[in-house]
Amino acid sequence: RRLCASADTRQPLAYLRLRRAIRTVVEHRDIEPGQALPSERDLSQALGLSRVTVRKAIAGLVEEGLLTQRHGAGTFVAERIVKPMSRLTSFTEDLRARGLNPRSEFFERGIGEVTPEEAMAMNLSPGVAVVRLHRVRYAGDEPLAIERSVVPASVLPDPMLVHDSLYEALERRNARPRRALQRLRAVSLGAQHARLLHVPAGSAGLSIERRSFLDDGRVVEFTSSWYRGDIYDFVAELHTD
Ligand code: 16G
Repeated sequence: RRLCASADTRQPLAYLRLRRAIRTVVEHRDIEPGQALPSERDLSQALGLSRVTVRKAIAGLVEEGLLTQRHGAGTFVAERIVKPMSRLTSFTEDLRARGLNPRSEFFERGIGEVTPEEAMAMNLSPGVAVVRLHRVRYAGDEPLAIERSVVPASVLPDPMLVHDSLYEALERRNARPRRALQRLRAVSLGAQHARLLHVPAGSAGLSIERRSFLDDGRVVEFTSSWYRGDIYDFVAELHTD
């Protein structure tokens, strides 16, 4: 019903409108992860759109990772979280886009002196002040990742400015990162990390390091993350040149 209400078929680029409408339906959890979407034929009949338009809208969302297709079985709302690597987004934004409820539990949210290793990685002078966040990231009650972030205090003077989302706090200070370098490595999760992530010790994980920069080249964050390998897919679009 929500699809019919929001997919105004007289608009040009109907496939873009339908794509947005399906995204809204998923965000509102009208169709839950793992559940099937109506068939292409039913959608095109109910909405008065051509099959080509419906197919194009769905293909875009499959590429984004919001939907998955199983041959012969149809189209489903994705259960794994598929994260495109080409866009610099935050945990909070990624989860909200999937209709999930992002949440953090902090172990540490304080200010201290930069360590020599951090100073090197972040191009900071020895001894300057940095904000440190150490937290478990959840979707509702489900832990998905552990993150340790270091942010120069010159960018974020008070750790309590971060309520839940680091990027929202940076945005409020006009210091939203514009570019990042990210490194992924496969790991087997040690006992402590595994316990926090509610998976058996030794489960597969992704260790990810992100260094993000402002337009002027200053480093805004140095974050080490451990993401659950049983839930996350990271995808990148590749081009020849
Ligand atoms: C993501 C980033 C992390 C960043 C965080 C901000 C990866 C692998 N890591 O988890 O570097 O600090 O988002 O999210 O994507 P927040 O604004 O919700 O705190």
